[in-house]
Amino acid sequence: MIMLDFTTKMPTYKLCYFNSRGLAEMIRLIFAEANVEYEDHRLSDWVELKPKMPFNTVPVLYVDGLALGNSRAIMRYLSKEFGINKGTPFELAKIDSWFEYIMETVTKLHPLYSEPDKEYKASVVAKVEKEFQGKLQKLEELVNTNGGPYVFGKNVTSLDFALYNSIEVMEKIYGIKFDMKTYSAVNTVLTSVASRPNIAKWLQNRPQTLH
Ligand SMILES: N[C@@H](CCC(=O)N[C@@H](CS)C(=O)NCC(=O)O)C(=O)O
Repeated sequence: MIMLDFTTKMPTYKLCYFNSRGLAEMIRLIFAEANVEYEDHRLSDWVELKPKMPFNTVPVLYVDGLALGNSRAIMRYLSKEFGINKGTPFELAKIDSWFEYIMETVTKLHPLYSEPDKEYKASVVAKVEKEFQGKLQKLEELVNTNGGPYVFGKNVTSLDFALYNSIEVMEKIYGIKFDMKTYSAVNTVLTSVASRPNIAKWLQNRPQTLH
């Protein structure tokens, strides 16, 4: 008798990044939310590994051994794969367009990580702070239009995790302080994300790192 196996096997996931939050943490939030097992590989041998990475940068996600580079592509892939973002192609593109809108500002901070010129660093941080305040205002309007508690209404999407992580990075790593009383609807998004059971568990148990 032929035995048919209809079970679908979950791929193995390995996320490579430094021992920091940086560009990997929003991806780790997606894994936490979906409660999917993965190897959270924190590199110690970067010089040797750099040439082996698809774009010589991290994060890189290995899916059954196949490498996927670029944090935003990884976010899109996992959100689709884990069913976190649901909707028509247009609705998914809308989530994506807001994701890009946030990330294009936040990523201006990443090169500052190894920037020795303090004055230049402070000028970029100030520029990002001003730019993101404008974006928070637009996000505030969007959350209010959609009725909350998440950016796109009652269902959480990858944008909520990216937003949570971006504000945390700007505040905790770069010392930017946003007056969240002014953006109370966005603040509701942040508290709603942090209190999701799987996220709360990750936030409590994740490795404590300097950045
Ligand atoms: N667009 C890429 C940027 C990746 C990137 O710049 N990663 C930095 C860490 S945040 C890196 O790999 N730096 C080490 C290096 O370039 O040698 C992404 O979003 O993944």
